[in-house]
Amino acid sequence: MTDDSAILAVDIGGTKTLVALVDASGMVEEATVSTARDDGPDRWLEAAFSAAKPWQGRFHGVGLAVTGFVRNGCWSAMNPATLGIPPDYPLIARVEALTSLPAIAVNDAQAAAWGEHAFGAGRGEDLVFLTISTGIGGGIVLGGRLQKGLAGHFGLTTDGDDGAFLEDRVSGRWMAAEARRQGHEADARQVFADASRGETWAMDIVAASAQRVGRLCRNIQLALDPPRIVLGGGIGLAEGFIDRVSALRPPLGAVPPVPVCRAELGVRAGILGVANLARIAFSGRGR
Ligand code: BMX
Repeated sequence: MTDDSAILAVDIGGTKTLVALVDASGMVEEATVSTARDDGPDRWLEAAFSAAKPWQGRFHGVGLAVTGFVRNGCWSAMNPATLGIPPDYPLIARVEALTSLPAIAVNDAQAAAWGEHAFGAGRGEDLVFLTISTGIGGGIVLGGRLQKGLAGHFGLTTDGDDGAFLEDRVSGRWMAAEARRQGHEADARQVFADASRGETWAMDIVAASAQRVGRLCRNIQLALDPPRIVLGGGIGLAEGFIDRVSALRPPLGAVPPVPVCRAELGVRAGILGVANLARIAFSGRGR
């Protein structure tokens, strides 16, 4: 496969699916479809490939960035509340059968971490990436290498005695549920809007979420001591959220806190990351 061969990159998240044609110059075509939660993987793939139909014959391999866990080409959910993937769905085999092309698959936040490392806020350096959206995803680049497998599943860490997943007490889903519990019909976007208008109940929900992410950043610094933590996702990039995280993060004695900075590639981080990982996998040469 030559360097300029285009890759079909597919990013299946808990809420939406991005599909793009990516060559060595970057994204050439793109489309977004919703991830209909009750449809299941066959229909999610169908929706992605029908969006890519106009680009047929223009790509030579497929890179999949998916919410959930990928092992030996099979796909499973770690937290079905984020997306109900059946255990060990044969993702690579299914995609290679559908396209007759080589395919790779990695976790969506790991792909985004690689994208931000190679083309975004990472500037080619090591980083820990966090995406706060439907869940909390994460990716770790250390020593210039992307850590794969379960590495980065910070959303599944437990933050309290009740064993609740951290993401079920931080993410957009939690914010909407907490607003409803307090008698307000508001999704996460609305909670941020009400918070910026000075509504105390909404400001408290944003602060609670930001404080828990602040604690996570402190724990990541203690565990991995990366040069920077890059924050992305619909919640992570929401107005004022990063400032709240930095303000509410517990100190680490005399050690300065690792900088928390904004992701630069937005929703495209996973697509650009997995396209580059696919290029490396299929041609042994990347970037
Ligand atoms: C969950 C887990 C992660 C994923 C993260 C963010 C599932 C289905 N997903 O922790 O693999 O990276 O959510 O997912 O178990 P997103 O859909 O919010 O991008």
